[in-house]
Amino acid sequence: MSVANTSIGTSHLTGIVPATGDSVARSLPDKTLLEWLRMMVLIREFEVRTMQAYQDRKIGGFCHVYIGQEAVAVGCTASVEHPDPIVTAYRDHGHALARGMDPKYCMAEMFGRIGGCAKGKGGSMHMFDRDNNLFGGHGIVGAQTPLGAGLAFGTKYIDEVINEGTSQRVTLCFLGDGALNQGALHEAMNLAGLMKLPVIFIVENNGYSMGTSINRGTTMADEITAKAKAYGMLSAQIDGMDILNVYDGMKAVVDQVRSTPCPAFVDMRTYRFKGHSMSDPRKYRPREEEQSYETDDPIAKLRDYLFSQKLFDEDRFKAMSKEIRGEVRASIKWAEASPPPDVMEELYKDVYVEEWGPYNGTSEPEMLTDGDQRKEEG
Ligand SMILES: Cc1ncc(C[n+]2csc(CCOP(=O)(O)OP(=O)(O)O)c2C)c(N)n1
Ligand SMILES: [Mg+2]
Repeated sequence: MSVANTSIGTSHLTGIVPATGDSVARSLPDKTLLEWLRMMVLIREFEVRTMQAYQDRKIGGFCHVYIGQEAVAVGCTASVEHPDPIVTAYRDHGHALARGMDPKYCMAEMFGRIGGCAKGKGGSMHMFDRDNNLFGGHGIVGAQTPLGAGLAFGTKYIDEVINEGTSQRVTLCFLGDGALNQGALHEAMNLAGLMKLPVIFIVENNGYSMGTSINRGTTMADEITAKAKAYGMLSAQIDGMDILNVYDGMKAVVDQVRSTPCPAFVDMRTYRFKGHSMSDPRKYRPREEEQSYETDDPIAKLRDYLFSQKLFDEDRFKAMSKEIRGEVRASIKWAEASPPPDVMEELYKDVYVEEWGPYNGTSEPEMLTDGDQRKEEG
């Protein structure tokens, strides 16, 4: 397989402590590695059930599953602290679960039910969880990248200016390789570089955007970290199919970004095993390529490592998988039992315009037709 191992310490990378031969991940407590495995299996099972529910027309709209990329969300999330903000694109179920969202809220959101994390108003692409510092779930390619810079600006401002201390937080901003040529990303990276914002732009580089391979649509496709150099950023390329590598690579980057503070850019090499969305016939990539990546399954890799270290065995793995299947089934039951939102009740809630009152069908919204207010404003 062509995915490179973690490589930090390349010529365009300055300031980052180069990865040593010792793996930090391998020295973590057994319990932590087992939790990672459990979370990856949970995401996989959740996504398999999501696909079924979509085919059964229980889920509507766009839906993109994360199968194959589990090591990225789980390993990256493990490399930061819970108060560190996370923002991502539309392939977001894995990030939500890895960040601690209860699967039932995630499933109910996709079912369009009031029990969903966004009251069923957002759907698959809009997983939000304020308590777990997850700021979406965004459907517009690249739209989350200025938000990532903004979140980092926010935490830095609070820590340094309001609290007169030192910057504490690191923001993880995930994006797909398809977002690499969006103007918004380059504006965000420029500002992050100028303002030394503690944000890590993690490109989940699965080699394809909707139906186009990265080599067809992006310059320097084999070395996208070169783009970071233009913005004075640290960068790293990490093998995203192996969670131990993900954690080791990310931990070094996160530590550097937190202590400096400064922005960074990560080329996270990964692969999505399924189509772009539920309706993708995958005609743009050869089956042999898919099969070769499937033999590099991130879940099997960690499971086999744990087996080899005698930290886990086949029976316990089976028991864990069974328990997870039950948990995901319960999330579907819970989602089905949750009613859809009351449209009239919910339509004007959770929107910025709420405080101005509803739109009454005039050509201008109510607040702009209020004569008194206009007078006051002169
Ligand atoms: C601004 C914008 N243009 C086009 C689209 C349609 N679109 C949705 S997903 C996608 C491909 C994105 O690919 P990538 O960023 O690599 O993410 P992946 O699907 O591989 O996770 C496109 C073009 C969109 N949502 N937003
Ligand atoms: Mg992609």
